[in-house]
Amino acid sequence: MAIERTLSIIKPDAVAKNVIGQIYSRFEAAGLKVVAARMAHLSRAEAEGFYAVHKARPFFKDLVDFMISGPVMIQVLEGENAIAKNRELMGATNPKEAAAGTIRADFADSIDANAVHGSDAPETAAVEIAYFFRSSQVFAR
Ligand code: RTP
Ligand code: MG
Repeated sequence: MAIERTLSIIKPDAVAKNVIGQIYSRFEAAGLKVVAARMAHLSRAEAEGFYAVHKARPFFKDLVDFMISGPVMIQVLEGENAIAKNRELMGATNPKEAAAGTIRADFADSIDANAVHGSDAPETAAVEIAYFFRSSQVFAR
């Protein structure tokens, strides 16, 4: 299986709950390495640009309002099958539908405040990583 990189965001709700470390532990236990990381409080323009694919959706304003409601932790994860593996660790978008033991089942409160973001395909992973990190800020490990 290919070594991939994926963009992960610990959203404002999970940062506020002080569970960054618990979420990082899950990445590490699954064999994913943090190869870049920074904390940021996104501007409205940054959040709108990041979620531009959803801009016509009815939930877009709520999504952006939520993403700028507090600081987030942004990281690049690297490992075998990293994109799908991270999505598996995250669980379903709606925490009520997320499998037991997933990050969203354990830490998320609602479909809006759902703890984490993860890229959904190789093409989006590449775009999302470049959105937040220069190549010199991502470290081969
Ligand atoms: P994410 O992009 O944040 O990793 O989440 P995802 O792939 O699981 O879900 P996506 O379809 O990309 O939606 C992005 C975020 O928009 C919010 N959402 N709300 N009310 C709704 O029907 C609805 N659908 C999506 C969620 O917060 C989701 O994480
Ligand atoms: Mg998505």
